[in-house]
Formats: sequence, C-alpha cells, structure tokens
Amino acid sequence: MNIRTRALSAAIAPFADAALILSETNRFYYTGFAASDGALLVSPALTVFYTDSRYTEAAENKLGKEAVRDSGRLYEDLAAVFESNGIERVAIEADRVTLSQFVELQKKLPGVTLVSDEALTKEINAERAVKAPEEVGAIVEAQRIAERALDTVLGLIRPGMTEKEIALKLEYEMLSKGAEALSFETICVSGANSSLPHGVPGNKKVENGDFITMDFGAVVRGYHSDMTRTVALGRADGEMRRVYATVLEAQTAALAAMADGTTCFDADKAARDVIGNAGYGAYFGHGTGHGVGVEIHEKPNVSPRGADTLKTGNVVTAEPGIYLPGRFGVRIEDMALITASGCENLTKAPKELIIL
Ligand SMILES: [Mn+2]
Repeated sequence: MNIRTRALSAAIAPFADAALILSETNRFYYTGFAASDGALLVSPALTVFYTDSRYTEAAENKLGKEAVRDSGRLYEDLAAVFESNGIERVAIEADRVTLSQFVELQKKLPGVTLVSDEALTKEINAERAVKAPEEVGAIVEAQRIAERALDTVLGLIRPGMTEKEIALKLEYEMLSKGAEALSFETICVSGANSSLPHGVPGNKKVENGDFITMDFGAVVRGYHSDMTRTVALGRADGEMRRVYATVLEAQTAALAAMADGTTCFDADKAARDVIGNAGYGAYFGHGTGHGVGVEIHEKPNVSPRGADTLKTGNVVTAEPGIYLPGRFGVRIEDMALITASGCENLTKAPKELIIL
C-alpha cells in the first residue's frame, strides 16, 4: 500500500469497504504502473493489483510480489478476498465502468453490493486534483519541453507552410526533446480557421496577415502539459492587436484571481468580464480553464458552470479566447499551480504579441 491507496481506503470508509478500480488512468494514478489490462482493489486491509502475464514481472518489480495477482482468475479471486476480509460494499467508478463491465460484475460477484453512485468518482477526482510535488515536477518538465519546441518552431514558420506542417514540426520537436507522448493532437489553425477554437490543422497555407494559433502539450512520466500561443505572421492590423490585447488582459486577470479559496466561477468571471467589457463577450464560448494531470482535462473545471473551489496544489489552465467567425481568433493559455496566496505560473513562454 502506498500513500495514495492509503488515503483512498480511508476516504471511502463512509460508503464502501473497498474500491475496485478498473480504468487505466486511475489504476496508473494509484499505482504509478501503466498497463492496458488490470484491476486494482483498494481496501484498508489489503491492496491487490490484478494484471495479465504481459505485465506480471514489471508489476511485481514496481509494486511488490505480494500485491500482484493474475487477472485470469479475477472474479474467483475477488470473491475469495471479499469473503475472507468481510468486504460487502464495493465502490466502482461510475464515470468509467462500461455498462457491460457493470453487468458482468453484478453477475460474477453476487455476494457484494456494488456502490455505483458518484461517491468514488468524486473522491478520486478530488484526490487527483491536488498535486504532490513530484507530480508538479513532471508537469513542469513536460511544459519546458513544449516551450522549447515552440521556440524552435517559431524560427521555422514561413508564409506558404501549411497548418499541418507546423503542427507536425511541433510534435516532432516535442518528441525529440524528450516527450514520451503528446498530450493531445496538436492544434494549429491560421487566418479565418483560427476562429475555430479546436479546429483541425489542414492544408491551408499560412499567409502574411494571419494569426496562427497553436495549442499543444507533451507528456512526461504520465503527466501532461497544455499551452496555447497565438502569433501573427508578417503583420497584424488594428483589430487583431485590440483582440490580442483583450485576450491577454483577460488571461492575466484570470491568473490574478486564482488562489486557494477562489471559486472556479469567480476565476472564470475575472477573464469573462474583461472580454465582455471590451464588447467581445459573445465570442468567448468556452470555459476559462481546466485541471491538468494524468489526463489533459481533469478537475477542477474553471468555467461559469464549475462548482469547485480552487485549492492549493491544483494545476489548472487559464485560456480565454476571442473567436470572430470567418475572420480570426486568439487564445492564450498558461498552466498555473494554485498556492495559498495566489498562483505560480508554470508557463514561461512570452505572451506579448509576436509578429514573425
Ligand atoms: Mn487547455
């Protein structure tokens, strides 16, 4: 048992005797061991990691021989463990277990009550949202790789290159500089396409007078980074500069509002008010930010609908944008570590308008 499984087994006590974690992401979070197959049983008395022969040796090295069992006899073994440890209520991940898994669990484990409400999901999300120093370290390392990749690619962009080429160069640079994977499919949109917040890079060539928005990230030790920069190619007209300055002011306001105890609603509002007051409120449709960690999008959700309150140890993005349909868009995104007195910006790349 490690510090995370110990915390989880204590937290579930009011509603369950054990948690059965089936999702790959949460299994990784609680064990530090990445495997496409497996199940993790967490209870105060014991922690068992079930996996198949492809992973057995590596799992035993990581978690100890006594904690690893063969998933070939998962249900028989679970039933025996439940029986001998007096486990009657077993919590499962309501947001991740598939309907067929659920039906199978009910059929194969008739002796226990499956706790399938949101209780376990809420607890896991809350624990994952507060990062330990080594998690922040991995995120920062991933972020530095992304920044160095951007630095290189900004020197390569020329009129006539396609969005796809720029996206591929960012991905190549992140992977060459030590990313173990990409956080998500790189977004590179330009000109009128930049009004699509999550547009797919295509064969459009970048031209002088275009904004180019790049949204990308790297993965290090299972942890993701996320950043967005918008740069102009050749020139930027008055309205482009006005929109850029407004987004930067909104992003700065969101970061200034972020601190332990700030509601996600208020952090979002800080950015939204700046954009609304500048007359662009109708053109900022998405939330201001989201948590980042073993997944690219996790809790807390910094949006008008976000019910959470920011807590010391959260790592969240601040990424307001303005998107003028058919014309252009701007988004600027940093990641910040929430602290007691404010936040520490984990992103070091400059944010003043760059004209290439
Ligand atoms: Mn993001």
